[in-house]
Amino acid sequence: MTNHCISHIKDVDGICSAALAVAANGGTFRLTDYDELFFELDNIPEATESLVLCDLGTDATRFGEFVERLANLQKRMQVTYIDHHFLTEEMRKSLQSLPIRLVHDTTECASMLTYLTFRSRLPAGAGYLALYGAVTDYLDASPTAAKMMERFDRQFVLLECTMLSYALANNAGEYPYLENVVAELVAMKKPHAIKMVSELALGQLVVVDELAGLVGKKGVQLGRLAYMETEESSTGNVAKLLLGAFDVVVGVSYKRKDGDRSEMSLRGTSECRVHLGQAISEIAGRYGGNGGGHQKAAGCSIPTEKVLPALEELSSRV
Ligand SMILES: [Mn+2]
Repeated sequence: MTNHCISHIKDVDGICSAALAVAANGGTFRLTDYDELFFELDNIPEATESLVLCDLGTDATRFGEFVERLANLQKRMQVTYIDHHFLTEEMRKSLQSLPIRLVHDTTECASMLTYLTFRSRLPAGAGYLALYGAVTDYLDASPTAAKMMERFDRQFVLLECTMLSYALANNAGEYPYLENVVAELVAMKKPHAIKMVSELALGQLVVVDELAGLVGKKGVQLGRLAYMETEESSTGNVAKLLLGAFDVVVGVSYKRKDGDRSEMSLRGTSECRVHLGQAISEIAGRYGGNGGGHQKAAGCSIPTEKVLPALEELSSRV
């Protein structure tokens, strides 16, 4: 069976999901973001007989097109779709109506779901990858992850996955490096033993420490929300730092990308009154963008000129 995996490029959970899928099934993989997801689905290697799609969802505006693509793909290959992003009941039903293997659970991270799906074919040590994703996606309190963690040295897991997360943030998504990281994780190497991970992680600690001082000066408060434009690759870190600097319930950072689009990261506290992933998916969709995510952590890509109108709208809801 010729396998191909498409997984989320953005974080430890996506990277570890890809590594788990390849460790279990072999074959090729591509890492991508929401913007390029359809491109990747349209450019799967010709010989592929089995596709595993991990940690990537679409917002409501593009969902129909997404389902259509999966429906066409399953005529040529087996399709396994593993994800934990929010789905409405209607969206879930339309995915369930396809002859694909759907593994969807919002209470676990994608790495844990990928681990559980392919468990019987995975080597010893694969559990680490599931836990790396769980910790960095804030889903290590789930019953499965919590139980699993009891059999690991918790601090070892926390240190390894935090190093990996910081290294990825510092690396700014440089593709050949990420490909190498996945290949090393497939071989069950620990992050500390992967080339440049410790150096990049230490560098990122310095960056985040400096950023903490900067966000208070550069950030702007908009009601219960604070935002800031940044050049940093780690937009999630900036969003999180804004929460503390302004004592608000939602922090948003955005970064201009090529063309006229911006990439936005959102982080919320438990006092935020909306599901950030659902809210930004809906708002960004109306402004010609797309995105989604979780209750307290979400992201989107949106035309740069629509950033402020979208933030004003979000601010009135949170
Ligand atoms: Mn995830």
